[in-house]
Amino acid sequence: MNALARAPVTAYIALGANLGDPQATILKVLTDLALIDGISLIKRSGLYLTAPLDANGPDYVNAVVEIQTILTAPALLAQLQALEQIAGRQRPFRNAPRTLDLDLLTYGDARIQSEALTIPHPRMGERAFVLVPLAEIAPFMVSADQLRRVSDQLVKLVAEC
Ligand code: PH2
Ligand code: MG
Ligand code: MG
Repeated sequence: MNALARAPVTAYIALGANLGDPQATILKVLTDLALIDGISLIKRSGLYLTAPLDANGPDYVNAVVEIQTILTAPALLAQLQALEQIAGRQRPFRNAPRTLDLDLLTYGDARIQSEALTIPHPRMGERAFVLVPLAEIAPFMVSADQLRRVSDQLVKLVAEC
């Protein structure tokens, strides 16, 4: 399968971690992402401490990045999953605490529904831990109404970008 898209595409990725040293993991993966062939890091949000949503365990550190990429969406997903593996990600059950979660939120204006990938991410609009950092770096992607609907979810900026 061809791993290269024709022209650079802007994509947004949500980062999350709540096991190990989440802040160190997120900072390291920001560096690692930028080193991948075919990915340029354009913007990164600050780091947010967030209460687990529909999940148990320690608080999360969450962030969102904007990239430009010439990789296709499946090739980009494969790179994100490889970074999760390197960070020691295990999947004992749904929404289990994790050392690293990298979710592709959007890929250009593509709509993708495959077994491996649903783009845009189906739950991004319900999650303050995605919408607040996304609004920080790409305010046009998030409406005031969306932010109002998730305003009861606790998110706290802990490190500016
Ligand atoms: N990820 C989940 C489920 N719940 N809660 C927070 N605060 N942050 C996350 O990244 C998160 C979550 C599933 O991926
Ligand atoms: Mg996730
Ligand atoms: Mg995920």
